[in-house]
Amino acid sequence: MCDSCGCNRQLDHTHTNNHSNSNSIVNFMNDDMDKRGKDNKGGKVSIGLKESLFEKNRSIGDENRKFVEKNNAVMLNLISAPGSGKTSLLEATIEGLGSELSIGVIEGDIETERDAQRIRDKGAEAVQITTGGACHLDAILIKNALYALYERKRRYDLIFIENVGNLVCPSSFFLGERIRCVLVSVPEGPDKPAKYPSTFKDADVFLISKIDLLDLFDFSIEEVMKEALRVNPLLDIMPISAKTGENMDKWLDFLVNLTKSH
Ligand SMILES: Nc1nc2c(ncn2[C@@H]2O[C@H](COP(=O)(O)OP(=O)(O)OP(=O)(O)O)[C@@H](O)[C@H]2O)c(=O)[nH]1
Ligand SMILES: [Mg+2]
Repeated sequence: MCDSCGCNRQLDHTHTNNHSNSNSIVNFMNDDMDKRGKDNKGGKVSIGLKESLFEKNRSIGDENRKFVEKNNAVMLNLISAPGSGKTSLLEATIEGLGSELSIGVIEGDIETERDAQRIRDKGAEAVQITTGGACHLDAILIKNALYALYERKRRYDLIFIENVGNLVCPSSFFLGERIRCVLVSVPEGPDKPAKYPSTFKDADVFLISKIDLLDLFDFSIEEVMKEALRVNPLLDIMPISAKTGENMDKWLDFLVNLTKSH
């Protein structure tokens, strides 16, 4: 329910492509509204609903994380504005690691199965979630997508969630990931960490994408790194190009090491 992240659009869980969900956050939210939406004099009470929504999302996110860990996989959540290069990064990652690691992808988009198809074309398993309008994924959608992914194949080393293209709302929802990655591409400009600090505060990795375009844009890697580290000094920062492959080895090494450290 995007009332919680401010954009006032409703998640429609019936669009989840694994067709298995009726017990959604939206339903939890509606239950809460039924039980708590009015005080005992019939007046409206809204305090606490938002906290309740996030608590429930957090608890299902914790279940997702345990489920993935129990299955010896590592799950990463990719967050960025539309078009920053998330799917291209995943395509290049599958090309680089697909022969040695088992990779599954959960794709989040408002509409279309296109990104999941791009992943399948590279030879990895993919489940597409279409939110039907909502601007982020939540933990119950991921829970259902994980079941669908594991129905197709029993073992994964890496599971990527490509969140809905949006640099704001997805950061409020823990999905069960071990690693959260935020991407900013060179054409977007270096001011994004300063303008969207909460997204960077909660991230583990900052990928500066499309660095093959550096000559064409007024973008300083040093400046964006400084801005990002000011918001979150613990960020692991990797400038990369999925198109030319520049620095992709650092990203791929990082992923391989993750699979060895759990
Ligand atoms: N020059 C250049 N273009 C890139 C790179 N990575 C992606 N692109 C281009 O950027 C556009 C968007 O890439 P996608 O990978 O679809 O971006 P996305 O973040 O998955 O987009 P959404 O799923 O819509 O949010 C495409 O035209 C890609 O070819 C890169 O490293 N360099
Ligand atoms: Mg994409």
